[in-house]
Amino acid sequence: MAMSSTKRALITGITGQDGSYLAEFLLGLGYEVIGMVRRSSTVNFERIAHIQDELTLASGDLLDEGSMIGVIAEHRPHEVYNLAAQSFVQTSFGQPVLTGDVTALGVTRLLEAIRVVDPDIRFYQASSSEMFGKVVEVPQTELTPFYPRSPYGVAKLYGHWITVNYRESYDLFATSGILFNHESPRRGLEFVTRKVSHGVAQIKLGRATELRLGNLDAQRDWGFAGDYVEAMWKMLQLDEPGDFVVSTGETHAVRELVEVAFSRVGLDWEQYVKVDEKFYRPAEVDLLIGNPERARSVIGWEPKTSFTDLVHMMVDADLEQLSRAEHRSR
Ligand code: NAP
Ligand code: F7E
Repeated sequence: MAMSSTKRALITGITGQDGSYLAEFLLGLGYEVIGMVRRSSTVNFERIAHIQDELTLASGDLLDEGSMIGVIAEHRPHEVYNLAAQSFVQTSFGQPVLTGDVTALGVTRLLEAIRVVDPDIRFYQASSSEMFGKVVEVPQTELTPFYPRSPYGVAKLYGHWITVNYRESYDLFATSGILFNHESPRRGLEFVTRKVSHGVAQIKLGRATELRLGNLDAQRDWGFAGDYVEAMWKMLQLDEPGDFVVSTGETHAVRELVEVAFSRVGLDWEQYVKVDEKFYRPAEVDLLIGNPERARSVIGWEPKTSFTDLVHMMVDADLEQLSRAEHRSR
């Protein structure tokens, strides 16, 4: 394959929320973007449909190291962003072994593929605030000790440490972005923010009468995914790899999220929200709040979207999407 001087990035997890925003962002910078996609019985390219013509899609799976060696050897990216994972905490309790295989060991397989094919590649690992779990310090920084509370959190911790280990053992440019929760209208429907924004829109349009949720007391540091992908790219443009917390520095309870979302459409949440223990977790992460100071000072990154604007954006998008679908079906 003939190589041009254009910068090339490989994104695993391109069909996911962050993959789609990162691909848009890198295309905007003039990158050639290769997206690794796994085989499925139906096509699930909704999030990248609008940019699909500008992308190169390559078949591979984090469970299959050979497939990633093949993708990297064929496309020779300068940067690899590992966004693929089994990313839903609740599912990780029911499928702990799969979660470990994909979300933990998958990172080693990808790092090995890079080490074997081209150790000059710059690598980004999508680490998570879930690694802080039952927090031992408030707010959390790059130096806060970890205490994961789910198989997902444990798997991400492995992914984080193997990234650090490949940096130290083989001198790879391997960076770990410790991102706190980030959301958008493209968030999966199972995550609480989107479940709420979609539920509110359905209730407003008369298609549902209640919204069943779990723990309303949990607190999270929620930002906008569109802002956060820029931090990923900035980390890979530094002279040295490292670890960076990316967060807003604010925390809000699920109850507040619900209040803001329902009031956006003029409804009182207490009349519609029912607590259902089915959505409780065997071990909960009660409070997350990150200190983004190092990201601000070292990579020059700051969040641009407030919590209220984020929730409004998501409710408005779901209302619009559901109303459009209603019109089409008439
Ligand atoms: P997401 O929407 O769940 O996307 C996950 C992606 O991983 C999808 O493209 C999925 O492909 C792909 N994938 C799953 N298993 C795979 C496998 N075996 N091989 C190859 N690809 C596979 O997740 P997200 O919210 O965009 O998050 C991106 C990354 O950041 C994840 O690693 C997540 O754990 C991490 N993270 C997320 C947050 C957050 O708040 N969003 C915070 C911290 C860290 P399919 O479409 O085929 O399922
Ligand atoms: O839960 C509570 C739930 O599933 C947030 C992933 O992107 O961020 C995400 O993980 C909180 C929890 O996200 C419901 O108990 C209440 O305390 O939206 P979530 P998460 O578990 O924080 C991290 C940083 C990641 O890395 C992950 O990949 O909300 N909650 N009621 C509920 N959660 C859900 N899903 N559904 C409920 O009905």
